[in-house]
Amino acid sequence: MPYLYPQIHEYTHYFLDVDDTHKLYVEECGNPEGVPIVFLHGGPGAGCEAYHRCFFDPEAYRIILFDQRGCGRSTPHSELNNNTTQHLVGDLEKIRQHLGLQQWALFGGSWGSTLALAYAETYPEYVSGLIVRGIFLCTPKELEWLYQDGASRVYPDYWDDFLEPIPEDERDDLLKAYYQLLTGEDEIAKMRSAKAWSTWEGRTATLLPNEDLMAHFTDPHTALSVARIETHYFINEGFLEEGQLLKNADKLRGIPGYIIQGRYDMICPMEQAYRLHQAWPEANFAVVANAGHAASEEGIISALVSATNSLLKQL
Ligand code: STX
Repeated sequence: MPYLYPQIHEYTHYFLDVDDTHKLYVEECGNPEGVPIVFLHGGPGAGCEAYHRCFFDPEAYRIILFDQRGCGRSTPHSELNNNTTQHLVGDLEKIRQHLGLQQWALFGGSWGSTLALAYAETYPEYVSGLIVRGIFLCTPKELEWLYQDGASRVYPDYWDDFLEPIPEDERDDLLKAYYQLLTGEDEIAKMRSAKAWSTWEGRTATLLPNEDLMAHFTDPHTALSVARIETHYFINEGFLEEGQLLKNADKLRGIPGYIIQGRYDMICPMEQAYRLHQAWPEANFAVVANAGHAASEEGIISALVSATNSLLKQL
């Protein structure tokens, strides 16, 4: 059973000016002469973590990680201006061109899968391979499930804590109510709601409770960017047309692909992964029988590392 590769350090990192407002933190790890692969983190707004480097054989891959607009080490922190899916797809192109690559592989889970699909369907010619996990298509149905009525029934106790910052008469549209607090003037209410938002997401991410994950996501820096950037994207339905990512899945046809999904994913229920595989039947589809959503769960790690190793043989 494959495990994560050992922890490594980046061999270079830098900041890329992508417009007048935003600077992105980019790092490269592994083998500078290796097969290029870019890691797309979740949220949006969650940023990269050290273990994200470890899904890839460092002797074989040139591993590119970056913090998307407004999060992690990118600046300005939590900035919502000029921050849309189209901007992030454009940033990937800026990074690819900066690196002088003809093609690269994409690896993304959750929101990272959304972004990977949006990029690959726009620029399939630049994509040598695609590994996506915990499939999130950012549709109104998925957002309703996670933030209004759905996962609430699996976790009624955690749900009460999620409701807590929102006045009772605003609970018919929680996404909007959270967005207002997170973009309002009251700094205390902003941080309190950011923590409640990311606590809900962290608690629902794993099959079994995970203290390390909770500590990371409720840290004020991460909580604020996750909550502000997610609500901004989600009130805009990911800046996508409804059904766009499935409708354009024919663009993925020639790309070596891997879809990995935890059976008990409560953040991104398996339905979307199943639909994606129907629309892109050439992709390998692995359902992990004993996992939820997070990339850090044992069975998911194993499936992801198998996928990065298999992809090497296909390229
Ligand atoms: N957010 C989807 C997403 O990308 C709705 C995501 N969900 N949980 C996570 O990411 C963490 C496991 C990183 C908290």
